[in-house]
Amino acid sequence: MTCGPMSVVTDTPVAIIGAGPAGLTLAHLLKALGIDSVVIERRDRTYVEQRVRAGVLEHPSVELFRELGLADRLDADGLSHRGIELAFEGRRHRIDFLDLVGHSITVYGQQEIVKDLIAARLAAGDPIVFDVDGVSIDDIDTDSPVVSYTHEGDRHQLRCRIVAGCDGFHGLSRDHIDDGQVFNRDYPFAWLGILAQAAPTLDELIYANHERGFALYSMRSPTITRMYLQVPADECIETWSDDRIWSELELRLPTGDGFSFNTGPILERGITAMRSFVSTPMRRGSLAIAGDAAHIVPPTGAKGMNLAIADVAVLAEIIDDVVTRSEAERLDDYTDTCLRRVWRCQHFSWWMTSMLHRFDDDPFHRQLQLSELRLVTSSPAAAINLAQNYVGIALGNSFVGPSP
Ligand code: FAS
Ligand code: PHB
Repeated sequence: MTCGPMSVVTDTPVAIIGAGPAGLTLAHLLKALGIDSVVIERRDRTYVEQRVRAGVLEHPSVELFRELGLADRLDADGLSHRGIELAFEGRRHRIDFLDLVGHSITVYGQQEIVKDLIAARLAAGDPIVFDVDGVSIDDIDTDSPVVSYTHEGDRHQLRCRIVAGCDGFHGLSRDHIDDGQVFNRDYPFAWLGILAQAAPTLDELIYANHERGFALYSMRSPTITRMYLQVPADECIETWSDDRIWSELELRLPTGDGFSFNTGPILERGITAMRSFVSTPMRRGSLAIAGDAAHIVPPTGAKGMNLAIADVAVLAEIIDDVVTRSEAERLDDYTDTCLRRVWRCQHFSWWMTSMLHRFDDDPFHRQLQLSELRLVTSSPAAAINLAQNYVGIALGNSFVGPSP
């Protein structure tokens, strides 16, 4: 560890790298356990709070934020959806989660969650250091790892017991766990997503399988719609004019079955790559990684943000045992406990992606997809399977928790 002349040294039980859903939720969970932490983030607050990403919160995620007392705006502005629709062959089919499994989901933008978590943390006087640079992690194979960073020209060191790498897919933490195994699958397509100033015409999402490719009808509020189109993996957003986007949505969404949607100014647009990725182990020494730093799911199952939250729910309990009760061996449980849910969500996201996207021109493949869709929309058992996975399996449930 090199202490430069201008190094400012801070002792904290936990150094958290990244102020996304994983890092911020972990900070609040630790606070509730009476454990202090410092969160460092390389972007500025405005950027982090306006970044458009996920939009669906599972039931367990909403419950967790309620337990932490962080759900006032979520409960006030979030859109509670009791189900979704699957559309194929021009027809719409509802999957009623509340009837099937007794829970609903909540549509609430990821950036709204991030805003709420940042505001609550800063209001409590707890630290988030934005705009950091030159982050490095040292001594993770000891009980006193160090995270160094530069902020406003000064070099800082966080001397801690645990480093939580919540720095996303492109972060540096995962590279410190170099004796692992990587599982990766890239899909031959991507999602073109838009945010539009257009009032939603439905209070549920529509997932549409169409021979021209997948489409998703989602929303953010009573005035904002969020929609996605499957496009080739190497597609350029510039080739998509507003008119082309609206006419393609019109073709793929089930507008022939009593559904129509409003158009309006497109506020934000982007193309998101589709991949399934898992990096194991999720811990080395006193460094544990969580969320997109450890795994990526295609967004078709709406699991990305929820899996990040589930990881840190496990990690917070383990850190409590390590820091409060000096049970360092608990860190050995982290990876296996998380991976059960990670693979459940990987499977569900891959399954939804496989059932709903156009992979090729193979008519046999298409008939298999249609058969799967007919089963899911007519067999209660198959619908319950989808509903259970979509609304989210309770944190700690034996399906995805420690083996019974
Ligand atoms: P995040 O990436 O959210 O946060 C990591 C944070 O770490 C970032 O703020 C980053 O700036 C910071 N960081 C990185 N390196 C750092 C360093 N060296 N030092 C300090 N800070 C550092 N999921 C869905 O379910 N639906 C969607 O529609 C959807 N859309 C998505 C669109 C995009 C473009 C992306 C990338 C993801 C999308 N996801 C979606 C998945 C998304 O929701 C992620 O799963 C979720 O953001 C994961 O949260 P975190 O693990 O906290 O990582
Ligand atoms: C979204 O609203 O952004 C959204 C919803 C469901 C998904 C993916 C994205 O599966």
